[in-house]
Amino acid sequence: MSDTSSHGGGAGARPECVDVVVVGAGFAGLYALHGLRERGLTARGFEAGGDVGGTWYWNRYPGARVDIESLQYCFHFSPEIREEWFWSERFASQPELLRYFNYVADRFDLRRDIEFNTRVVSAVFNDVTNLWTVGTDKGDTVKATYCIMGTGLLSAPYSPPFPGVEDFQGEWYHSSRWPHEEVDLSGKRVGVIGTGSTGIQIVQTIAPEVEHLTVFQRTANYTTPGINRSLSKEEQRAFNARHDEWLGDVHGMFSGQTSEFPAPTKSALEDSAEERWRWLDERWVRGGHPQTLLYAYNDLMADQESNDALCDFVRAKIRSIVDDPETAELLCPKDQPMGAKRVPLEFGYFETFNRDNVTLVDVKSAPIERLTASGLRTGGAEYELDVIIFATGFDAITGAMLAIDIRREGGPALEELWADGPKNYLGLMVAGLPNLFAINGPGSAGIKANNVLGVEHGVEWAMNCLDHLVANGFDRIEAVEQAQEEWMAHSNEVAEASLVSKAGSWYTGANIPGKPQVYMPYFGGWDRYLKICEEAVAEGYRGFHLSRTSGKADRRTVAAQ
Ligand code: N01
Repeated sequence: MSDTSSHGGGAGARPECVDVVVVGAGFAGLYALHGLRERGLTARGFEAGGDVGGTWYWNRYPGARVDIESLQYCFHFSPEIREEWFWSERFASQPELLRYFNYVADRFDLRRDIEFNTRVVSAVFNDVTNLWTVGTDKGDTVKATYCIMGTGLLSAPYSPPFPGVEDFQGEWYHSSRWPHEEVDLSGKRVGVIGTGSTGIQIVQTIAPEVEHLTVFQRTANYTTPGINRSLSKEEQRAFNARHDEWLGDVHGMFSGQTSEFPAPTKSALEDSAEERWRWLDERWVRGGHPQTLLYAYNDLMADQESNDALCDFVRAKIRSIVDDPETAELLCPKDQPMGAKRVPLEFGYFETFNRDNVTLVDVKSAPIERLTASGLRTGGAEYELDVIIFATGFDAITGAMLAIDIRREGGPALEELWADGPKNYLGLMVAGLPNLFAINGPGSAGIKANNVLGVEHGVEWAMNCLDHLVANGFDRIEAVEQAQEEWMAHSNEVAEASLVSKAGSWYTGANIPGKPQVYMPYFGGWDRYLKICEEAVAEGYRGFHLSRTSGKADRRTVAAQ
């Protein structure tokens, strides 16, 4: 499966040395390029995909849709964008999101700085020149004083190494490398492996189209109902009218997202069982991002008994929807707190299992053994299939950065620095790798709040930092080892104190065999995270070492050499 659609990017000779290299052309890459251009800094962007969009460029499988409300899951930095762009639905579909990316790229003329179909494979920092040498899969190199890694959380797809893939005579696809041309599934026997957010979206979308759908489920998932609807222009204008107030509210919230319900002030255990049902049901029927339910009470992610009550509620809902009691039981998650794994948003997923052409197969009790010429074999049976869809997730959060050979010349590679799990300071910089900003990387809080807000925060932090370096005659910033250790200890402590770390998932690395297991996002709260990052800056970049290396502190001078 290859990527067939592509955009040429900008034309003309490219500078061999720039102020900043930006990796990725998703939310992070585009915003970074825009910010750099506003500052008059030179930049080159690289993107492995054929066009802008990042995760929304790659994940074009049937039913792909955002699970944070469109009005919140978009750029907030630009009043122009907000005024000009209108979302058609409460939860935008992938094609609409891709149109949004194209609009933003055109609006700010960003493509001219980006080389598409170009994967960055190495980035090596030289202490003497104070420059990164960035290498691509085309054999080109470019030098830059700074690197901004907008490589994405969920951009390195994972396919379990099932034996027999090469024997299978039908078609198979990974959800995150879905072809650009239409895939006709009508009249076909289709198998979907995986029931995370992706598998759920695919299953509920393709079931009416295919002859038969077999869903291979290893772990059942807690979900919440999406309840999508169209958005009117009036509604969006009203949102825009109080946008800054909204942003202020969000930045003061643990969850980093607002819903129509106020932030919770009581424990789930303060209500009687009947009151609790009514309280949760009020949120369930309105739908919305899973956080609407996860933050219905203030202790659902902290207290096992409270979380159990929420889990009972969701299981009762599943049993009330699914007709066949055996199937319903299999679809009821039982071995994890709700919210420890990322909770998918569903749009009629459970109803799908009431269709005659859909079968659920438990591959926990009878694991998938291999693909065969005509389908797939589990410990229990053989399934004849024309198409197999791998919705098996990602080497998340660290996979894309670790795929690049990042190192300081003569020093250990990032892979060695992260041998026991990712380490960094404030989710922004890694000790030992100067002038390299990771946007929404491990240790940042956007992953558990709203990724776009996480990206905007990371990019703005980096831009303000560059301004500060220039204004003060510095040209190097590096996280201090001790500060990194303290941050990691704090980050681990807040994860351990909650229920989020109590299940293996892509948050912890448990979905990839052999990957070190650490709870990777910061779970101390979006509000607290922003405050900690701000305080570090206010205290003269506490925990960072700033220096002037060459007497050529103006990056434009360095870049011109
Ligand atoms: O990946 P996942 P995803 N045999 O890792 C199963 C975002 N996203 O692509 O749970 C059998 O969640 C695995 O089983 P188990 C969102 O943040 C957002 O679905 O490990 N099964 C699991 O069921 C999301 O959380 C949207 O037991 C195997 C599935 O594959 C993140 O992306 C939409 C297996 C992988 O689930 C990742 O979601 C889509 C094996 N050997 C995604 N190996 C929005 O709505 C793995 N599995 C915005």
